[in-house]
Amino acid sequence: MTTVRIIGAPTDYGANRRGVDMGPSAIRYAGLSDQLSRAGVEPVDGGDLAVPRAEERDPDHETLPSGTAKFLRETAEVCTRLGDDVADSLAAGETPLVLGGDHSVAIGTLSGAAREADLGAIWFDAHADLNTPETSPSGNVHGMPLAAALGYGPFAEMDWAHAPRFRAENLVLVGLRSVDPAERELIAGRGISAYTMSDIDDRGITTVVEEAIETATDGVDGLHVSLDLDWLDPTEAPGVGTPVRGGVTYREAHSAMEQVADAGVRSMELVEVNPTLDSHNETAELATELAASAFGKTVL
Ligand code: 6HN
Ligand code: MN
Ligand code: MN
Ligand code: MN
Repeated sequence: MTTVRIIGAPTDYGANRRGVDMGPSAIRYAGLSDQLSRAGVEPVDGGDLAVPRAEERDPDHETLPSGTAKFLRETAEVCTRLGDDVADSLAAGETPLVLGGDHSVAIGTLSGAAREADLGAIWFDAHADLNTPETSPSGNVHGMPLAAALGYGPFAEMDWAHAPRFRAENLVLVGLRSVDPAERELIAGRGISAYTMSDIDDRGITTVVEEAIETATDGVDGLHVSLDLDWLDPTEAPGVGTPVRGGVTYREAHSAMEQVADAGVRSMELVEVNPTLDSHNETAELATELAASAFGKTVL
């Protein structure tokens, strides 16, 4: 039986709103372990990483050649430990499931997951998360994890941020509807595969995800699934800090996760659940249900 190791990463350094640090707690409370058991995997809860409170830190101390990346030193510190935990879990033959926290935790997950194996990734998100400190409109690192993992801009000088065996060719963005100008340039310039909501409207979720899996897994050892809950429409997932209207439906999301289950998930993360913005923990519940689908839960 597959062992899924739950690793909580309760950060909010990367987002501009407090509350996303309560994500791991809310997702557990919503019944994650039970859902995973029903999916036929064995959940092991490794607890939460220790994350110092943002109030005790200065957001702007990080000196960069140019641009802003708030709480970058704290993010580096947490992501370094997270990367080690993810790598250890994989080395033990487990499947790590990281609970955010804001999406900056993906810098740690990717660096750990792409240490001993060539990694492909599907990024289910309204956003492209490809900003660098120079191009970011907000200075929030949750909009930068992919640029960090791929070593773009000033991240080229930061070894902690790199995912060593992860290439742009094996990255696929699915569900885009809020992309900044510099991100658009990177997607075109670096040959990153990307599907917008219009692509899903035109071609259907099944075809899009089928193609995404093919591209992400081409020539690699394993697939990472990054699920930002703002991928879904805010009517389904209100508890997120950067909602964008026009996202995928409940059923489309499950269908996509069922497809990745068939492809096989090597590592996964559930990020951006913000219980202070949620309605009766429904976004956290949704996260647990989607994780179960991604790990193979079926009806019959
Ligand atoms: N997320 N593109 C915007 C920024 O500030 O860079 C929004 C990023 C949102 C990131 O939801 O993980
Ligand atoms: Mn994101
Ligand atoms: Mn997002
Ligand atoms: Mn380097």
